[in-house]
Amino acid sequence: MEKTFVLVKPDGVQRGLIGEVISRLERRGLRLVAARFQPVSHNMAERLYAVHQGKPFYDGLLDYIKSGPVMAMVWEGPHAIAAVRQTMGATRPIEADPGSLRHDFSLEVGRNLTHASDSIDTARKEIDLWFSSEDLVDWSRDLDPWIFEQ
Ligand code: DAT
Ligand code: MG
Repeated sequence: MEKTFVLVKPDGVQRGLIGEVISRLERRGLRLVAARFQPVSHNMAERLYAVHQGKPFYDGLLDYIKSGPVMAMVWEGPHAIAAVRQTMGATRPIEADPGSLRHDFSLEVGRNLTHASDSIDTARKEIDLWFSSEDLVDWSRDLDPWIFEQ
C-alpha cells in the first residue's frame, strides 16, 4: 500500500488544526500508520528541506518549521501521495483549490499549514527520516473493502 509522510506544521498546530487535518485525511479514506507530536531540530529541518537549500526563502522556511511542535504522520492508501497533496492544495494558498486545506485555512506560502511528500522516492526518505520501522503500524479496518478496491 502506498505510504506518504505528512506534517501539520507549527502554524497548523498553534491554530488548533491538527484535528481538522487528521479528520480530512480520515474522511478521504486514508489509513493512519504512524503519528508523533514533536519539536523539530535544526538537523531535521535541514534534512527535510535539503532540496530548497540556497533558495531565497530557505532561511525563513527553516525558522518557520522549527518555530513550534509539529504533528508528524504517515498515511497510507491507494494513490496516497497524490491524494494527500490534493487534499492539502497547491503550495501557494491563493492557488489552492477551494475545498483544500490550504485554500480553506491559509493565505501565505510561508504559513501554508502542512507538508506532504511529493513522490514515492521522497515519501520513502521522509518516512525513514522521521520514523523507525517499528513505529509503522500494520493494520486494517473493517471498512477497508468499501474504500480500497483491492
Ligand atoms: P510543498 O510544501 O507544496 O511541497 P515545496 O516543496 O515546493 O512545496 O516547498 C516547501 C515549502 O517551502 C512550502 O510549503 C513553502 C515554502 N516555499 C516554497 N516556495 C516558496 C516561495 N516561492 N516563497 C516562500 N516560501 C516558499
Ligand atoms: Mg514539497
